[in-house]
Amino acid sequence: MSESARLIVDGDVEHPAVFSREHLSAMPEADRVRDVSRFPSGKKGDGVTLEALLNRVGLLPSSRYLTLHATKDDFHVCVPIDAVRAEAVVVDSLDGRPLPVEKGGPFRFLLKDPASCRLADLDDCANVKFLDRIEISAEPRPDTRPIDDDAHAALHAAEGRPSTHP
Ligand SMILES: Nc1nc2c(c(=O)[nH]1)N[C@H]1C(S)=C(S)[C@@H](COP(=O)(O)O)O[C@H]1N2
Ligand SMILES: [Mo]
Repeated sequence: MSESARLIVDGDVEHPAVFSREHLSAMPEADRVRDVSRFPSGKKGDGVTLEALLNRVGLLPSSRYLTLHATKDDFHVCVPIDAVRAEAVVVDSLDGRPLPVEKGGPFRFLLKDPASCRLADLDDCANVKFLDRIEISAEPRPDTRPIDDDAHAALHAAEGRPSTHP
């Protein structure tokens, strides 16, 4: 499974791309983020900056939104690129191995410091697990995050987490 894991970055970009874990983990050290447990979410692993991925595909003047797609469980989060581009990491490894599915792998989006993003919709809920596609667009795309406490409690129960929000 990990051998075939791919992350697509496409949409309103100059050069749509498909990244393998091997490709991501071999990126220059300046693009790598070591030990994401330093950040407030406390999640573990290593990854690559969102900025590095965006620089490789090349944003267009019309590129304003980024949608994080998890096909596995049909979960989708759409946020303005400017709000997250300096804040986000795609976690791809844990202890030098593929990020396990129990940790949201093979690829997981992670906001380094959701609070500093200063946007109400940038919290732990935006840390998309099983990420397989980052779609860039001019207009917002549908976002499937729970919108109220009941919907949230139901999702968290399905995830096997406590129903209270972190
Ligand atoms: N693919 C996917 N990613 C997801 C979710 C989900 O249901 N599916 N839930 C989100 C929500 S609402 C929260 S609060 C966090 C929970 O992360 P955790 O399971 O690592 O604690 O994951 C987010 N990422
Ligand atoms: Mo959440």
